[in-house]
Amino acid sequence: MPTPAVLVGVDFGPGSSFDPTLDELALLAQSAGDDPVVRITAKRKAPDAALFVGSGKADEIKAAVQTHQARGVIFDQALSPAQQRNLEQHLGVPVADRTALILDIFAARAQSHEGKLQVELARLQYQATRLVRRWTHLERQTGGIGLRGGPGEAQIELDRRMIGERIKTVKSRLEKVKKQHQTQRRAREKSGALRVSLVGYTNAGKSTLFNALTKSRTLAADQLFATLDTTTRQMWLAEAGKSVVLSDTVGFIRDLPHKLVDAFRATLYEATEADVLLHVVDAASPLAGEQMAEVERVLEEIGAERIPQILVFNKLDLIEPAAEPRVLADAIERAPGVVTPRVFVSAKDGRGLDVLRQHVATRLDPRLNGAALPTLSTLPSHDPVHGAA
Ligand SMILES: Nc1nc2c(ncn2[C@@H]2O[C@H](COP(=O)(O)OP(=O)(O)OP(=O)(O)O)[C@@H](O)[C@H]2O)c(=O)[nH]1
Ligand SMILES: [Mg+2]
Repeated sequence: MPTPAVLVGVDFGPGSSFDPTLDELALLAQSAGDDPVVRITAKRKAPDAALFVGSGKADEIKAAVQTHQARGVIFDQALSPAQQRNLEQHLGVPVADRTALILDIFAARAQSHEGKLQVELARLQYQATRLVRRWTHLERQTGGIGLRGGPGEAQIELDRRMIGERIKTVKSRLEKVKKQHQTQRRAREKSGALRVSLVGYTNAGKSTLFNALTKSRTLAADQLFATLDTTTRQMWLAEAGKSVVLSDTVGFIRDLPHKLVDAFRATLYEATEADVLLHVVDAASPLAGEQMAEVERVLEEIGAERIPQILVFNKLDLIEPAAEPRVLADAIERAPGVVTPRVFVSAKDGRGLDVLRQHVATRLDPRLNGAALPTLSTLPSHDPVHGAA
């Protein structure tokens, strides 16, 4: 049974990441097994230090919790440990923020040994800062504020030490796994195979495209973060008369917790070592532009911003005929002087995939023949954005 939950998003004005629809948060909540029953938005100049929202809004949320018999409240932004604790006291139900939700989904989805270790590390680091909450609960049990050195404090010290030790263990295990993978990678590098990596916002259709291009059956699902572990397969490029190695990776999302990016650095290594990135975009999404920008930000964070890209505008079949692009392959200027080829495809019905393959072959052609790739700025520039972008 999914847990009924109230969703809350606060608009802090220009520059803050506020989604008035809360659709993405709802999808995240569903992916985590919650049932979003009400959505509440608020507008404020700055977060309230104690409650994040104003006390009037907090009361409105409380009323909604009672009316809908919700068992939790989820905020679309990151809460401080104190705000989370105060809100839980005020609302009388558990409170989670976007970060906790993403960590929970990752924890539920992780499959490989490495993926599990990475998520555990990120969660432990998140918990380590939240321990104060536990302390106040214990404090209350043992007689209230002012009682120092009681069992509450001893317990917290113990928990903190245990978490610290666990973090150390997990880190050293991760090191070991990483070394093994390095050896495997070196073997692959020696084989000289060219590498192509799929990157993009979560739910853009990377796995569907991966399956279509390699004729395999990786899980593709209408959920956020369906894929957590990097999957790698050979892709035959008839156009080049050669195989390349194609990898499907974890999706990105707005406000991806930094600790998670850190923890997943090894998984994302595949992307940072690729010869070409296929940046998959859900062309039918009204937020396609923001999502692309977010992907660029994460690519920069992992040091992959200089790898040549091909933009793959996917879900062509969902674009209204009236809004359909005039040409299905062109180039756009992603950043000043950085011109990137773009191809419209439908991973679902296969439209445009031949053109995409051709582009990959062309992009890799100098490498296939042992020469260096041209710089991005030497590519021809066409009319920039049109259609769904
Ligand atoms: N209509 C349509 N749906 C598509 C297309 N490509 C993917 N989808 C659907 O979009 C949803 C997400 O697809 P996935 O391939 O799992 O997306 P992903 O990018 O791998 O997502 P994560 O692994 O969660 O980051 C699924 O329900 C797919 O069936 C397409 O070309 N057209
Ligand atoms: Mg996927």
